[in-house]
Amino acid sequence: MQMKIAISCHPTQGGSGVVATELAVALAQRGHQVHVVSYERPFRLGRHDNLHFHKVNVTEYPLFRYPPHDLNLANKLAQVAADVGLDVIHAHYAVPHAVSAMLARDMLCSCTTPVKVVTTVHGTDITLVGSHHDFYRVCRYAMTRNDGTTAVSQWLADRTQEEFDLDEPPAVIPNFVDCARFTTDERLRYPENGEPFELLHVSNFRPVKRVYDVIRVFEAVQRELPARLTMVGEGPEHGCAQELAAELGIANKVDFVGRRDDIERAYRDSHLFMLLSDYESFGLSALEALACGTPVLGTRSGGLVEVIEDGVSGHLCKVGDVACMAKRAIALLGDRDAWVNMSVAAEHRARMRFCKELIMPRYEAFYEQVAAAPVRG
Ligand code: GMT
Repeated sequence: MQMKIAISCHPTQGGSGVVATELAVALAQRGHQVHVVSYERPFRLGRHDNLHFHKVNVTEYPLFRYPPHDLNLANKLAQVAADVGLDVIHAHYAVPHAVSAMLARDMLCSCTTPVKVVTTVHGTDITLVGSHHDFYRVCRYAMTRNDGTTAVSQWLADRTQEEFDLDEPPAVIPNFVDCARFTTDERLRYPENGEPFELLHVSNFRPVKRVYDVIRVFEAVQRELPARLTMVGEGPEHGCAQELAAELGIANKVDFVGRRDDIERAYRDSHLFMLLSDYESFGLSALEALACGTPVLGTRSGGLVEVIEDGVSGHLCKVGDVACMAKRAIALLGDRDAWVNMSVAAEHRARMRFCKELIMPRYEAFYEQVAAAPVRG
């Protein structure tokens, strides 16, 4: 069934914005009419006849010390819904998108076929923002009064249910990867004749990412093997991570390259991807690395254990256990056969479980189920 779907998301370089944008493009390619609504065009949003972007204007007015973006968003969603007859508004990241979407739905409630609101929770919207007492009630309202909720991992579904005491947990629809873009084509081979091993980290450098552990693990690796580290992304702990690399005397082996649009190239050009976070609800960057045949060193925490099979497509250690991480990285990189096998298993894992063609039907089925359900009383 072809549907009319609005997608509302944070347009910046966060994982939730990437997932929402890729979903919008994929749905448009599958024949749905998709309307992306945000204050800025999301950076990965491509062009397609079925794909429309609606900019939310944030109203400046002398009385507004803090312009009410969330109301502007609700107003725009209601306008799009009325103009095109939306079936579903899909809000990514609970705060504020789910609440604005519900406001839009309720503004239009006199319609014979009301628009339904689906929320996808991504992680920090529940674990940090939504559970904070400044947002808790509004987030619980969104989780209990929308028309359907999905979570990007079982771990996050369980956390969401516990946190908000829901009658039933969100449906789990895992994140996905574009297996035509994130490929092993021209990927870096195992080093020969003393060539360096290339290690990689990609994130928004927030404290939850534990970027200092990334630097420390690399410091231990480069004592045993010729190696270089590339740090992709920007964020609050960027400067301190650079300082730590200098303090440890390895600044000349660590490249801080900021944002990269050709991120698939960065994954293919590395032998090991490191994501050593306190937790990840999913770890989209780890999945993208796997799809490019790059084994992942991660933490046994949150939803990463649902993405990486420990000892097969990557290695997992306890959060903060730098000694374990360094040991695993050195053992893997120092053994050609082990690395080649893990690289093959990494690509296999991504392709068999997480290609977008496998996940997209699950979103479509969820939309259809929600659209067909009676309006909540
Ligand atoms: O933490 C980030 O990198 C950004 C954040 C977001 O919502 O933009 O990422 C969360 O959502 C991603 C997409 O679903 C997940 O892959 C990340 O694991 C998750 N981050 C955390 O849970 C810390």
